[in-house]
Amino acid sequence: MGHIGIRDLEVYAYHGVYPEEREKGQTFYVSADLYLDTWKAEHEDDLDASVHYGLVCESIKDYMTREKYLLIERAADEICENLMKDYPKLNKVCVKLYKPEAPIPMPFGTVFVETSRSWTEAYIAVGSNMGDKENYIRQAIGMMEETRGIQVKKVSELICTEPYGYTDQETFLNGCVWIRTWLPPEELLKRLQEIEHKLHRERKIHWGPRTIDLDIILYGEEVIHTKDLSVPHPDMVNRMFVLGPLDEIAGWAWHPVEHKTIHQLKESLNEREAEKHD
Ligand code: GSY
Repeated sequence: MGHIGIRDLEVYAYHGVYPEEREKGQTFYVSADLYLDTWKAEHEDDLDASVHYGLVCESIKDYMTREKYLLIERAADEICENLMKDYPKLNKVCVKLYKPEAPIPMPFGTVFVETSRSWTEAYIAVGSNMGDKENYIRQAIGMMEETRGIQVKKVSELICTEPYGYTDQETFLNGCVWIRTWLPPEELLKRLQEIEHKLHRERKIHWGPRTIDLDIILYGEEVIHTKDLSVPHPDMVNRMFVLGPLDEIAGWAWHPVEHKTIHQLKESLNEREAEKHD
């Protein structure tokens, strides 16, 4: 991964807690580190393979001046998140925002905040077994696409599957979605639960019928065990309705606990299921 650095870009803006800061404004300085794959730009001398740092500076000025924020934390966050959205070639962005004229009643050099964002590849299993199943799933994917911090990269075929676990219910429609996200796992979970909620998901019977189900299957190669979240999904290795669609879009993805690819996990589940029927 290569890196483009911008140092001390001067921007006049109106962020601050005090009314006079918001009326008169002051000078801020922005430094940004933009991480991307620069191999092609280095070898082909082609600007289209990189990001145009002049345009990035214009964009930073725009993000800094289109709103007034109370806090420099918020303004720096806005720069980071908008750069990630508007420049898809960037894998990671680190921003430092300096406020040398901050209202501090004693001599000082400057104050600054630093923040960063980077994309993580993640995989979401989608399922529905109520009403217009395909419509619920397509709506959920559309809502993921609209969510700040989530980009949908690929969607598998949707397949009809027999209910697993609690079997006395409608057949399911299942698929998998490959996303990239800069949301931390707990925040990603919250956004997915909000989408489920908007699509009238009710948690009545455990493993029971649902309009939409969105499960985080893998989040990078992280292993997470919190009160609300276990990733990789603990039962994914037993669910063909997860491994099948996931193998279609990301067979090479790595399971950090089983130390196998998704394709290998699917093959071994196939073998176990074949043995059961022998
Ligand atoms: O989170 C899984 C929901 N679910 C499913 C499912 O999505 N598909 C199939 N075939 N059976 C299921 N049982 C449950 S619970």
